[in-house]
Amino acid sequence: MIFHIRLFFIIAVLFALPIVTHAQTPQPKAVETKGLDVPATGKAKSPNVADKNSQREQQAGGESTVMTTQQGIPVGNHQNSLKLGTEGPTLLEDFQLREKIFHFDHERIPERVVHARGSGAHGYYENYKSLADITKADIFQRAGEKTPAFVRFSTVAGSAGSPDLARDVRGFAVKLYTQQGNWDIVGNNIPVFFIQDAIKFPDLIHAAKPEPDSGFPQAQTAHDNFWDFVSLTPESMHMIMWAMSDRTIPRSLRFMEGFGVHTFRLVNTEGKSTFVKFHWKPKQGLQSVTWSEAVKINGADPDYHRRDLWTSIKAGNYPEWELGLQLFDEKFAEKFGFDILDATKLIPEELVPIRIVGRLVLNRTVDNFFAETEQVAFCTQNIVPGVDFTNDPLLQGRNFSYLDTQLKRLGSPNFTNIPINAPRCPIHNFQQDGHMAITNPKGRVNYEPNSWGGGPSESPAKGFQSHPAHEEGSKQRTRSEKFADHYSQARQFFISQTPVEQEHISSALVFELSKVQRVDIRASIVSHLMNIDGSLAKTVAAGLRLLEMPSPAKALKATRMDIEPSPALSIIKNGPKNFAGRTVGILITDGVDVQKLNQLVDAIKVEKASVKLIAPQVGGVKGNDGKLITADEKIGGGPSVLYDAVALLPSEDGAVLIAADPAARDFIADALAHRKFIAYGEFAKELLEKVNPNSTNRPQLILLDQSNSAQIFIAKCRSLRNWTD
Ligand code: HDE
Repeated sequence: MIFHIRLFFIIAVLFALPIVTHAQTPQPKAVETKGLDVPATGKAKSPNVADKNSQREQQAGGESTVMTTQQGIPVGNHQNSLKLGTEGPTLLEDFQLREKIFHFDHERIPERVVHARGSGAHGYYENYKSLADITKADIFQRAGEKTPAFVRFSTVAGSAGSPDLARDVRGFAVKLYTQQGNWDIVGNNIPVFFIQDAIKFPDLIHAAKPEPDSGFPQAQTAHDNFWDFVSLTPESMHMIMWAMSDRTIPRSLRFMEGFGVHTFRLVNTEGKSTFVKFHWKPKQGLQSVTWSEAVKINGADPDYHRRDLWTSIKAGNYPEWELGLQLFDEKFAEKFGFDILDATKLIPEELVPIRIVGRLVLNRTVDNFFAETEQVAFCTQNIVPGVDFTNDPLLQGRNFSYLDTQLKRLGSPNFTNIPINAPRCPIHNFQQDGHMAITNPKGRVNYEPNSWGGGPSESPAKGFQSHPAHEEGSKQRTRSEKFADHYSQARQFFISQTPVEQEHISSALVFELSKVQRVDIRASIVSHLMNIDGSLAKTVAAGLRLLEMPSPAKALKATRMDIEPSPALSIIKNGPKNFAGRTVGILITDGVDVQKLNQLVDAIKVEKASVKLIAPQVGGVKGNDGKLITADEKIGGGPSVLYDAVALLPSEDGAVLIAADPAARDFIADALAHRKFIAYGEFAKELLEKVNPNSTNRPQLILLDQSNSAQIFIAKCRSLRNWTD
């Protein structure tokens, strides 16, 4: 009898590695052995510096776990390479040095060609109730069942080290470790895409990425090549409206929606197929920053989103999204004004309501960024029985690309052996060997069918069966007539926004096109905008100071003017219900009124929001009770753009002192300009007036002079900004 042991290997890799010893496995590079001053085992000691000639004689204390090479050989001296005499050449014989430098030289793997900059977290999907009538997917069968999940958020255009607040689409890729294999929903925070056919993807990405001769700009679409491509690709206009909206500068990864984008199928046990679009709705509500904030955040904290996700989860403030399904059938698909297979179109929620079926909770940060966030490999073709593809030409192309790119990036077809990619259900097959194979089967048989007995074989009943959609036609390189309307939904998006959001779209277009050097490209974009909304086109043309208004771009299909606005498309109309998960930055100085500070902090905590104290020095301030209060940031290191609302609680002397500090004045001026709510104590009044005369009359300012002022401030903060003033 031959047993396939792959499952046991996977379990061992997933659960046992952290507790087995070095001698038993090649894998565990125990953290505790890596740094002399990292007390991971509680045993490590600071280096013992010998009295004489410390450069040469520095040695670890005697109590730490003994460091070894990758081969397990105990290391005797980790400070010096092996030399001939004290000042002679280094010896080739030094296997310790060679192994260490060799490994270091090979630490990098190719970054993702797109979505290189990412942040990941673990969690689970919890199914609310059985969806057996719609799909046989195991994950949806039982109410209350939790399925482990890993999510990687990303930007698209920038390199792995680019700043988080680049204006860009965000990837929202979810890996669900279901009992019937891994299901990946590799989506974005925008429900549509730039192009209709996969064959245009390399062009789109080449145009968006840094220009090939100069190598800049990094993580920016604000350059000639991108807008040149877009101006010649009218199908991208709907996505352009989204990309120029505040959707591409989210305040937090926790405060954005996710979308599967394509139409997929759900298939039930009777083989009945229902079309579906996947939505992730953040329970925290939607929120974005302004462009002026984004530009400053990128300098003040380029890891703003990554840090926010990490610290929220570490603080037990777990972000949640509800999974929503838009379900529809062939009949709807036929009468819908656009093609459901066209990824540049969405189906308005008002036409097909979203059915909420479960929730995704992220409750664990990664242990190791490289092992998990970097090595995770999503594939659109990872689907499970009960889910199926449609003929969306973009999806069909993606199904080829993801597996292909993983081989390049991870270097071996065995990337599914890496714990983050390994399914959590049994795996049985005869695939074998290849680079880094760690789960090869034991025994003689490695083929099917065989007459030795044992080994896996197919199961028509339990196995994946493609939905037998009937297809026919001649081979041709064309697009369906039904893909030809490029402007109507772009218009619908624009007219669904509040006036503030519309103003942000036109400003973003003016900003981006102002970085484009060729005037004809700027004009060409305006010609497309004329097919979307006349006033938008005029505002952008004026913002660019175009000398002549171009004629509208030639449209394959005229824009439909009858489409109603869809309120679901606005961020401001879908903000949070409360201020939970947000942060208030409180500026304090020596002599701060401790009672007032405590009242404010209490009110913020009751709302489940958090506090950052900003002071002239990070060491902190002495309150009016003489006690030291430590700060989180120095004023210049904690600009107000990092916070959702701010408070100013200087003492009388402190206010005079910080009035002379440009960083403190910027802190206040920015908070005012970004329409944040500002709570202030009596001594901040003069400071505020100095920075901006008459500012204390603005409704966004709340004087903390009553016992309930802090509560009034927090109640105002729930609307995030004072857009009306
Ligand atoms: Fe991707 N995309 N994509 N994409 N995509 C990749 O796969 C590709 C598209 C998306 O966090 C790559 O592992 C093609 C749409 C996300 O690891 C690559 C086309 C949507 C991520 C690839 C598209 C996405 C990727 C690069 C046009 C939203 C990051 C590295 C047909 C629904 C996943 C990798 C992660 C990553 C190809 C279009 C989302 C090259 C050919 C539409 C979230 O395979």
